[in-house]
Amino acid sequence: MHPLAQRIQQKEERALARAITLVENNAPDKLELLKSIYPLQKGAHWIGITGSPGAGKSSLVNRLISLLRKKGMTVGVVAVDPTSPFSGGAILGDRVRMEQHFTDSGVFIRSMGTRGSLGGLARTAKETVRLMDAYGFDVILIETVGVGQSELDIMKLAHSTAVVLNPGSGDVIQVFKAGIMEIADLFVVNKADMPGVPKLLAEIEAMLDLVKHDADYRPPVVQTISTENKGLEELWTALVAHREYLVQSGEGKKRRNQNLQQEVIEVVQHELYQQIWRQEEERGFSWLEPLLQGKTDPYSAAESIMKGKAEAPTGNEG
Ligand SMILES: Nc1nc2c(ncn2[C@@H]2O[C@H](COP(=O)(O)OP(=O)(O)OP(=O)(O)O)[C@@H](O)[C@H]2O)c(=O)[nH]1
Ligand SMILES: [Mg+2]
Repeated sequence: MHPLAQRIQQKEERALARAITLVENNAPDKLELLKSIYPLQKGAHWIGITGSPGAGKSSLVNRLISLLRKKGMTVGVVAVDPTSPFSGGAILGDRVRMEQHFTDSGVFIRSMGTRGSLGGLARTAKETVRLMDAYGFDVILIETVGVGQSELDIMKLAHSTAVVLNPGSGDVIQVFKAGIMEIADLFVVNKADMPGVPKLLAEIEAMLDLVKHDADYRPPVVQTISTENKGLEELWTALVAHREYLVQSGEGKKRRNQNLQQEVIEVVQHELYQQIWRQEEERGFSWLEPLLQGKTDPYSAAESIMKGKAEAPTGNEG
């Protein structure tokens, strides 16, 4: 067993922090750590909170943490911002917004941006969630900014994904276009103290009629005012109900199968990618010069690399 895994099992918070850094930095012993960690996972509820910049995700996460702590649960938070160059808990907004929880040992908050995510942000986020699950948090919240295509992968890793919308924002069209509908398990109308709530609710329902009219699950819509701590209990109830639905309907199992299948292929893809880079670096990119001189084409060059790779273990590479 990886020494950090052992320390995580003993609930050493510093070991968890170090393990996340190790994963972010793509350290050589990363796979060893993840292998040790996998069977230690305890089955936390992984909840995604997503939406446009400024929709109130961090405020909601902050309130949700307080609510869950009152219920006696522990909470891990991964705040992913694909637009931020920062990582390691340095995202200022989150620091400010969740400050009160930073000293609570039942809460662990980690922010990550594009820096230090060599394996891809979605993958690093997922591995971080697995580490937190192994540590033993009851609930893991994953905050992702944006409702664009690139964030979809991050959102897919949650069991339950809440999409946060604001009245008067025109978000619904965005959600519809970006394919967020498929991964939305519930909608949160936050800033419900602002004008335009009935219009937004009507737009969401119209969209659901269109997209989910024959689905066996229709995502519920919850209204919140996170600044006034309103609607949080309803949000939690809806999240718990969704998890129950996942279990009862078999949908959870179906998703799990799909996700695991994809995860394994992604790990292989990443490892091979790195292996090939290293190999070609060592070989000095021998195909580049012929390619520049027009003596070969990129496809033949790629083919020769793939063949070379396959032959490498027998020792007859050129
Ligand atoms: N009026 C009102 N303002 C809110 C509400 N919830 C959040 N806000 C405000 O909206 C702003 C953005 O809130 P955040 O929680 O930082 O939003 P976010 O979605 O995490 O933002 P990013 O992480 O930057 O994308 C802050 O100024 C909040 O005080 C609400 O329910 N009503
Ligand atoms: Mg935020």
